Amino acid sequence: MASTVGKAAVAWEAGKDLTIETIEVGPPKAHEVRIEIHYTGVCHTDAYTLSGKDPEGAFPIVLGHEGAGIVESVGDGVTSVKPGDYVVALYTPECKECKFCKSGKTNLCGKIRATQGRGVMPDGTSRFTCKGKELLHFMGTSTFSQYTVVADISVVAITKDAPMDRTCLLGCGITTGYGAAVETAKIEEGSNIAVFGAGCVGLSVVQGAVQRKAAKIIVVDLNPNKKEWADKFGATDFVNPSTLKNQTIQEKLIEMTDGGCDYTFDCTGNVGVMRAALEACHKGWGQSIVIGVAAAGQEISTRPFQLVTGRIWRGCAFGGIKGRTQLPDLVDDYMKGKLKVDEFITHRKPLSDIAAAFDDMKQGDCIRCVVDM
Ligand code: NAD
Ligand code: AHE
Ligand code: ZN
Repeated sequence: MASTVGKAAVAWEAGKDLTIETIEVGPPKAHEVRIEIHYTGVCHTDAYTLSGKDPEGAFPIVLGHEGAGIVESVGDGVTSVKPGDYVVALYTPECKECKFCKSGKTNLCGKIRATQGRGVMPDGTSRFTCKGKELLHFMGTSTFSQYTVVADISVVAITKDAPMDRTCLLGCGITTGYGAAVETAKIEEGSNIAVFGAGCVGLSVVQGAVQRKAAKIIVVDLNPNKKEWADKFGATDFVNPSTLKNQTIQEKLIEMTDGGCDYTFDCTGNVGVMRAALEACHKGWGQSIVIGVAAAGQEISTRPFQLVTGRIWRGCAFGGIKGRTQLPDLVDDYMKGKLKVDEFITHRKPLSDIAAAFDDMKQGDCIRCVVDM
């Protein structure tokens, strides 16, 4: 098999806009898959790594991790997908054989995490070249490229009936929030919950909480325009912490829920918010789930008494969802009208305008921008 050539948005250095380049994408080696990416979402984690604040961020790199496309070719030994399959790339792979996958306790797969974090394929090399320079891979997916190569454990085939400009969003934001609610927290009927941050992730938590028949679903956001979004997804209450007088947000939530929430979710990446979310939990059993990604050097703190008195502080990646096992069912739920996806798309851009998609994302009115590759 030969290299192929396509356009990609390349991040040459931290803090600089992506530029559109023609790149060469090498053929897939054993247990690798080359995908023609049709659509990709843009996630805050892409912006975080581009900013230079990600300790694992290295450049030059092809970012992007929320992509859907069609398998173009496969390397030796690939049996799980074939050319022509419609797929979603998985930044949380699932090998089904490592200690993590077999534990039944986590969706984090250990098989390729080390090389993924270094921006290379499992054999330690890159498949991307531009102007004679090697480019790094990102999160094992690099979906900001018309062609990408991923490990066969980092991709899942889904029904061809599902539109790829929607299913791409199941590659991160929606699955992350929804999974955090239904798979990680396993919210029970009648629970009181609070969601800090009403972006794609937070609204997806709300969607999961509605499905689980939570009683109070309180959205907390500094942006007053997010009340409308919270309502649209089925939240029961909205609190803007900046409007509170002589009361912290945790005090307000404890007051609203007769002693504290059963589950809270940080969907902001702000470590002060993470503390408030933990402290808004009910004594004895309340659980706070950290989803937001905080920048390098940031740390969380609280009085240990908060944990001694039974509150639980935990977190999850990709919502705790096992991509190869569970994502096809989420796509089916979307097709049956049981899972909202279209509602998250507020902006669309062609690949040539992807830098503007990063600007859009920073505006309060953008939930998700889908890029047409
Ligand atoms: P977003 O920016 O669209 O939404 C964040 C929301 O938080 C915004 O509405 C903003 O107004 C609100 N906010 C900011 N500061 C606040 C504060 N102090 N109090 C209350 N609200 C505040 O982001 P998103 O795409 O929904 O992603 C949310 C976070 O989740 C990001 O940090 C992202 O990197 C992370 N993330 C994590 C995973 C994972 O697997 N753990 C996956 C996807 C995204
Ligand atoms: N590289 C960062 C960590 C970033 C991070 O936590 N990523 C999440 C997914 S965010 C998707 O938008 C994740 O999957 N974490 C688990 C993992 O294994 O990376 C840092 O701070 O070092
Ligand atoms: Zn993401």
